[in-house]
Amino acid sequence: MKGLVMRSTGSWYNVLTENNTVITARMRGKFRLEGIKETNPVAVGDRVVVDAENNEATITEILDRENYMVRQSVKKANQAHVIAANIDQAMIVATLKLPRTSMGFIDRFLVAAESFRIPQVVVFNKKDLLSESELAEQAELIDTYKKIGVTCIETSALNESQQQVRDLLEGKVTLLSGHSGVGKSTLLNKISPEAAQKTSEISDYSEKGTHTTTFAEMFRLNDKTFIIDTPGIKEFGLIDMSREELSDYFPEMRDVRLNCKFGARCLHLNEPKCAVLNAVEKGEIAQSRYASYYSMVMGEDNRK
Ligand SMILES: Nc1nc2c(ncn2[C@@H]2O[C@H](COP(=O)(O)OP(=O)(O)O)[C@@H](O)[C@H]2O)c(=O)[nH]1
Ligand SMILES: [Mg+2]
Ligand SMILES: [Zn+2]
Repeated sequence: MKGLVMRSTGSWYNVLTENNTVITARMRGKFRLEGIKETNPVAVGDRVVVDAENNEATITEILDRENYMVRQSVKKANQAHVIAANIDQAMIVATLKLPRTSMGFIDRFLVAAESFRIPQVVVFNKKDLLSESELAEQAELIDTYKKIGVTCIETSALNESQQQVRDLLEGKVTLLSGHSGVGKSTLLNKISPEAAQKTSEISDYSEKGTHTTTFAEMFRLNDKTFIIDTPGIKEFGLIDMSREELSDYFPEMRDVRLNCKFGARCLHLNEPKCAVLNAVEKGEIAQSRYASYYSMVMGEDNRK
């Protein structure tokens, strides 16, 4: 029987089966997926085959993944912890105020998703708190992100119905992220009070620090629509990414960099005849995006 992994604790899994029931399963034997050094063999979002003949269900096979997102393993520096697999889009909720989400944080999330070829959505929440000039700042940011293919929504979770978000989620598996306090639960509550209730129980639990390894968890909004909540997971990993490779995952740099004098060796820091630096100077690449690139390539915030 086939199933979808909704929750994982590392030793047992909740699997949504074809019969539309959620069962608890364990793993039999050892699994190794090709090409990834990972600490957990089965992740939320994995499609698996379960053997549920007896009372004790077991996962006997993991089907090929379309994609996945990882973070650095807490225990082993060179290993990846797979946060979730088979993700249709990655959504980050951000706020310019109370709390302010840094552009660096948003950009690291976007780069991580881009590196795994996962489409990205930024929801700018708490619009109601912004002054005229802050609204203008936000509009400019949205313009920057839209130009590089990121879907943007500007909203107030308190005051608006969230039809736009609902439409974006429909029929997809969405990984949801964002700092604590930006309004994820409020937003989700407008869309599915039941799912919001469940996610808040989990994040309250993890924020108390009662368990240090945080796992993602998947919630079903309807038969085809799922949200993966990632409480406590702040850093999405850029595992095994070289400094030269980083600008590949900034869509506005990807084509421009082909014209750098030093070609693929250019890090776009201070090299002569660097096409990326030239584009920043001409305003074709946003300053804020270049600043994020710079701090990532210098490794300034890898350990945050
Ligand atoms: N002014 C304003 N407050 C909001 C908005 N969305 C959420 N909040 C408030 O921000 C706080 C944190 O929201 P919550 O949904 O718990 O954030 P989470 O930690 O991301 O789940 C709560 O007090 C919410 O009422 C919004 O659009 N505008
Ligand atoms: Mg919450
Ligand atoms: Zn360059």
